[in-house]
Amino acid sequence: MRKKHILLINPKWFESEFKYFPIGLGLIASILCEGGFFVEVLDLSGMDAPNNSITNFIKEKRKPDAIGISGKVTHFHAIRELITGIRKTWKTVPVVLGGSINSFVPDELLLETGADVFVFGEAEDKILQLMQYIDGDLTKVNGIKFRNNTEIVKTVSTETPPNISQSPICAYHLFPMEKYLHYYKKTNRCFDLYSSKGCPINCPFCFRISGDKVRHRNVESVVAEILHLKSKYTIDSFNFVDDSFALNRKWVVEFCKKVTPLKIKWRFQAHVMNIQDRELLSLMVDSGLIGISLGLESGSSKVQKKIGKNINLEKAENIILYLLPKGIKVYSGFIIGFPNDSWETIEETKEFMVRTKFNKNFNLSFLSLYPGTYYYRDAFKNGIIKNELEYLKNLKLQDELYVNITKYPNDVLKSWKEYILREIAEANHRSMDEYEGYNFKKKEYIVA
Ligand code: B12
Ligand code: SF4
Repeated sequence: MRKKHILLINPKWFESEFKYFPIGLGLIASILCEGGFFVEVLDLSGMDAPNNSITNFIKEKRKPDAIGISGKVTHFHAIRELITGIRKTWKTVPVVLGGSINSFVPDELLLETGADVFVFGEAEDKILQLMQYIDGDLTKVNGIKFRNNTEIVKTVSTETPPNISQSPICAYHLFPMEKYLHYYKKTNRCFDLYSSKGCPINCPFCFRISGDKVRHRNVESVVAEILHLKSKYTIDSFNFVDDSFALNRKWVVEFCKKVTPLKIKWRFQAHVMNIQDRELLSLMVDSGLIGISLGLESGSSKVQKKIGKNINLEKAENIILYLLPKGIKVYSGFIIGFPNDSWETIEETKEFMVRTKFNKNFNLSFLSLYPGTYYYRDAFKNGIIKNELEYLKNLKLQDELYVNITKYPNDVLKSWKEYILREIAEANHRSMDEYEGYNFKKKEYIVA
């Protein structure tokens, strides 16, 4: 029997000298391959090819049975352009849209993308069934919406998140792997990985695509993936993009024991209150840990209280100052524009950043409001977001000030950003030029 042919596409979504491996798409590709499908991948971001060049890429190709596209909420235009291009060659091929772009957005926006099927949240447990029914009765597939002429039909929601403990390793052989490599100290080849999903905290600005239940892959499968990347692509440095890596002590201890003999370097993202255990940190350092990325958001305890992220700034400062002399790089994102931000909270944040020796290892962005978050809903209620479709279509990256929920005008928020950057530059004897628009141009690798 002929294998069903699926083409997976990652749109080009921003200009950056760095390319990021699309983990979600790599996983979907792997599940489909294992499920007996013939899978091809076109990563336009990885190849740095514009979305409207899709017609050139596909004109010589055999028409697939379905196309899968991945996107975040900021990718509306990229996806619409991509699908318009696809339709010039293949008018009727079913297009499936997956990723965080679909969640909590109005049906009109989904229809305007031009896609036919929309998969909500995680797709490990849906993708095989969906592609089996792609040209049949889609009501049989839970957790999706699909286009029925000019309307959208929603199927039954999936109650339990997928069990990821046995998830396969990504189908790396289908991707242009050399494009995604980042370098640590020019010699170590770095790559992204995930080991868990979900986060139990519910910050008012964060959209948790994987929900609040934390699930781990088993240590063996993560180590197997590391070994695969190491032997096939000589990758020796790994960056975990999990929402909060260090939540499960037992898991981390087992992981450290298994990777110590591999002589790899690794980093992770975590909530700062989950990295307070110094004994565990020592074990991590001995097993190759070189960096930790924290979402500290603000150095003001008033703001911390308001956002309910449960960060104790004193403990955060102590642990950062404990890690730095051990050679562990600490990264963090800081945000300007929380509802109770003021000159006073900005000053506190700047002071905190100076005391904890932030230099170029931080992102300083403006608060963004994404669908599915408390602040987004609140901005509607208060009339700050008036036209949802317009708002979503024109969403900007966090470097730009797009929406403001403080009581101060935009100019003041922009001046706060400049003030912090200037003070950090001065504290580190650097020129301001080194900081301008640096979020995605850093020489050294860092995740959001
Ligand atoms: C690593 C990461 C990045 C990396 C990029 C990685 C990449 N190649 O995509 C970088 C640092 C570049 C990045 C940038 C941004 N990011 Co980001 N990022 C993440 C992070 C931490 C992990 C993503 C990941 O790899 N997860 C693991 C994989 C397995 O999951 P996944 O990608 O979600 O894939 C699953 C599903 O989405 C779905 N799926 C995905 N693709 C497809 C395709 C098909 C066809 C189907 C059916 C299903 C499907 O199935 C997969 C398996 O379950 C998430 C937080 C999180 N926990 O998800 C935020 C997150 C995705 N990012 C987010 C945001 C907002 C951004 C930025 C817009 C921030 C900014 N700077 O302004 C930018 C986007 C840049 C742009 N130009 O638009 C938001 C998305 C919000 C939303 N509603 O879309 C998240 C959820 C963070 C948050 N909580 O707010 N990000
Ligand atoms: S910002 Fe971090 S801690 Fe807060 S809900 Fe999102 S992933 Fe969890």
